Amino acid sequence: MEFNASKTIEISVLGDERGNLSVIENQSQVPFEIKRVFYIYGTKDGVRRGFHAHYKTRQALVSVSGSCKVHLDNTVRTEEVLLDSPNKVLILEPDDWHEMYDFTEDCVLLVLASELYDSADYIRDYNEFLRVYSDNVKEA
Ligand code: T46
Repeated sequence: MEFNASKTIEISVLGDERGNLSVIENQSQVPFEIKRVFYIYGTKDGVRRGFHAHYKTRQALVSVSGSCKVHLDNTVRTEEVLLDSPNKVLILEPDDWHEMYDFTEDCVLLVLASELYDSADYIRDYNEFLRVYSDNVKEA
């Protein structure tokens, strides 16, 4: 497992003559305890969703079918990540403002979260996001 600049992790493909299998376990392939799993699918053409950061929740995103793109912004750096493989996992920290877009029709975006659902953990106002994470500093 390797963390790179965009915090994507390549997980192993346990393939054999029957096909492929990939595994994500607590605090192993992802660096947190998984408390919640949800998935986004059937996203309509042209839709962009997300538009928030979190106070506490860490997440891991993997497109297990199809592909989508993720716009990331941690107040000092923005990045676009293409999720186009079932063994490419994107780790989102609480301070990663994220927007998901360009979903293919067959995209199933699996999300593993470190916290149970709590609407109060969402920062949906961009100016509030900038204020909360104003101490973030540029990496050298
Ligand atoms: C995120 C991105 C990647 C629940 O009731 N429980 C849940 O666990 C979740 C995730 C959502 N909901 C409800 C809240 C809304 O009424 O489902 C509805 C749609 O959720 P939302 O508009 O937040 O969906 P996205 O795609 O904007 O964001 C979701 C996650 O909410 C969020 O944590 O980081 O996917």
